[in-house]
Amino acid sequence: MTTEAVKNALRRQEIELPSWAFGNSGTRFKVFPQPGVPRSPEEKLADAAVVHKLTGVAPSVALHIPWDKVDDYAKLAAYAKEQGVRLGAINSNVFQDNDYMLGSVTNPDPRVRRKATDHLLECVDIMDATGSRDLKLWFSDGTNYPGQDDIRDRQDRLAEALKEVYDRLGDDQRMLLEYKLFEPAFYTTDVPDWGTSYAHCLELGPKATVCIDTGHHAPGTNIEFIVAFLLRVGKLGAFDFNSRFYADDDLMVGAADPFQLFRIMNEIIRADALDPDRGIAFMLDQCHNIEPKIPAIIRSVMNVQEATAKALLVDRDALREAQQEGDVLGANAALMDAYNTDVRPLLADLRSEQGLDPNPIAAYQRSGYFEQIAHDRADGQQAGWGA
Ligand code: LRH
Ligand code: MN
Ligand code: MN
Repeated sequence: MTTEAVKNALRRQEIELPSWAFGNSGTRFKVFPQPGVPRSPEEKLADAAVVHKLTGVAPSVALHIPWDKVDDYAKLAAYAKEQGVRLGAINSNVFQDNDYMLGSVTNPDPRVRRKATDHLLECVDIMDATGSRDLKLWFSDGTNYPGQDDIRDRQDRLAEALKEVYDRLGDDQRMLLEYKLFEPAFYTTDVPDWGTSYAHCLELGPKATVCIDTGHHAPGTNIEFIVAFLLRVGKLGAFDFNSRFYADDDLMVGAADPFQLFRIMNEIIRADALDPDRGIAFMLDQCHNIEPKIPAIIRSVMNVQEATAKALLVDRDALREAQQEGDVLGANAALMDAYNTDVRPLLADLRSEQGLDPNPIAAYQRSGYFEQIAHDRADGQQAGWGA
């Protein structure tokens, strides 16, 4: 691919920001408060708009309900537009209520299942108001002890709830089913892996696809294999990008293992699936507990861009030729040459061509935005996690 073609692909790239990454959030053990964090969904959108203004590739913001609960979602969508961003995926939350101790949609108690499913349906109402395409579902449901509940009945209950929500989706709406190996359930999780998510999505129909959260696997899992497999069968809907060293660490994407991020993006480019028209949502799902949040999100966006640029630079003809000839070292070299290219000058050029500062983090630091929000938001409660 020529440099111009690489730049053109990068110009069209879109990365979605999670509203909750702007608020005080972090580990189970301590959330360190930071000055200037948003006190409302509107302030989260304002912060996200700053990230988009500086990077040019983050035009949408995912909401989490009820963390981002407002009375008028159409008004919130209009506010986002004024700020220069749009509302993206609606994330449901059936994991923070006392009623969900034994599960939400898989709970043995039909009253709790009804409550959980009603929340998911309410999220679709919100999508109608915001114009969001995607409903993202993650269930903390599972069990801690062998025998605690019937594993197979829980799958039946899950399928029933998913079907009810699926049937409520409009023509242009989709369901993204996220999986996670464990936590908070420690013995069985009801959607523990991509295979379970894929099987439910297949049963539901074309509007249901899998969301891969990069932090939700066993150590050493080959995530790019999952990406390749799901792309081949048209069932990859989205990513929740983040980094992990141990479990669901929610650190900045590309921080722990930039090579893995490159390998994932390489499968995306191999399938020609980067363009927003291809329908894959590239979202971040991160918490910034000890680092300043807005610069951490800018850094994350830049890390995804860098991995993407490297993947675009892979000499596909040379790679394919080496693969066909069984040239193991040649094929590996074709990938590694691209990975080892310093793409930062190319991205800096691209930003300059787009009228952006070539260094978005330096531009943020010069902007005075942090000093402004630290001053303006000095009093008042943060919105979101733990609020
Ligand atoms: C669960 C998860 C899921 C939630 C988010 C806050 O670990 O990845 O996507 O919605 O964290
Ligand atoms: Mn996630
Ligand atoms: Mn997670």
